[in-house]
Amino acid sequence: MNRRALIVGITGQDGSYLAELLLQKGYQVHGIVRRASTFNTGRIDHIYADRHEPDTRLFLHFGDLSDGTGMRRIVEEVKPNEVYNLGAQSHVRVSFDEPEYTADVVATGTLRLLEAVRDYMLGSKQTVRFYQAGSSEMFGSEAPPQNEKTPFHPRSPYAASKVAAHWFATNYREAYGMFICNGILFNHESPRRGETFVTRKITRAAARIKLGLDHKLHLGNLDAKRDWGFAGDYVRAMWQMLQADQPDDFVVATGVSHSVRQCLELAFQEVELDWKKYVELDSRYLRPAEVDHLLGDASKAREKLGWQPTVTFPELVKMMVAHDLELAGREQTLRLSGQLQEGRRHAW
Ligand code: NAP
Ligand code: F7E
Repeated sequence: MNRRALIVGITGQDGSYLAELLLQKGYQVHGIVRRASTFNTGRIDHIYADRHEPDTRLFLHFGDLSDGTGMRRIVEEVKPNEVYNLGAQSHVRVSFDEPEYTADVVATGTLRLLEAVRDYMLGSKQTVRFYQAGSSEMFGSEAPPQNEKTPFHPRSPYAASKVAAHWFATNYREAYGMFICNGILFNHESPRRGETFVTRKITRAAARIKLGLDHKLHLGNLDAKRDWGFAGDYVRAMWQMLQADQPDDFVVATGVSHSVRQCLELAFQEVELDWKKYVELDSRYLRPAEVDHLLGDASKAREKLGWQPTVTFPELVKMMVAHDLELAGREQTLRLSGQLQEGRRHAW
């Protein structure tokens, strides 16, 4: 097998798990990395090898969804069989602060990438399969359980932009006969989850408070409910969608939801602390419009793709707390030896 995949958003949580999966399956993997003033490849450093080394199958390219010309050049150069569009300003709360940027990257950025792939297909007569990273946030205020037939009612600039991207992708499938799948993925987490999403914010704080590195955790709405699964399971669904005979749209979810409060209980139980002593509410973390309850019905993915989640929410929290305890332990050692100064991070 000599298949080439292009992952936009390879440095993110999902991009890193997907790159691992595709490398295991024998793909040559190309990823798009944003230029930053600091290294932003921490999640993929363990699978990266210098391109001068023999047998390297992972290649990185500088690019950005806001730069259509660059996207086009990368697609032409890589000649991918599969493109996974995971790139996004993916934080819902931040999308209220940066709505234009979010729409440009998430909605128009998807359009730019679709155009680049369409033109490459026209010129080369090659087929490219395209995965679009849709989100349960698109359902917004629609009552649970949500499935592929549930209407969209987005509640944030992020969600509205994902709806636009979803319809751009659907339109390109219908208009140009392209093989495009919209995954509608419910929340999925892991030890690699960004530290400003609520599960990771909680598991990280529980570990740091346990080791005396922090004393308080400030949060917003504790009543929101989400259907949280494990990212490693969800990237498998992305790949399975692109291996099907026909392009289609799929909800990917566990079918079980928990509240933020329940997440707190599970995480702090792991470190044998009472969360109520440490958590304080901060209205800065509330959203101008909230999504109260997301709970997915993934029957279609189960029946048509044979996809199933393998990790329960309590197992996921346990995995994340264990990882964050290890990180906090390392930080504590460095601080005690004077090699690391005390510092705080800006977080949402
Ligand atoms: P993530 O950790 O935030 O990763 C997002 C990726 O997009 C990162 O590689 C990021 O680069 C990149 N990116 C950001 N702005 C970009 C731009 N202007 N041009 C190109 N790339 C850009 O998100 P994730 O959790 O892995 O999620 C992957 C995708 O699935 C996203 O589209 C997200 O919206 C969607 N999604 C996520 C979930 C979930 O629960 N995780 C659920 C449904 C849908 P940097 O590393 O440089 O920031
Ligand atoms: O919030 C509440 C918050 O930021 C979950 C993204 O991957 O999944 C993610 O979006 C809930 C919300 O994820 C804090 O109000 C309370 O109700 O972890 P989150 P999200 O907004 O569901 C979807 C599927 C995506 O597509 C997105 O890309 O937790 N919450 N207090 C808080 N949330 C945060 N971040 N921080 C708090 O302090």
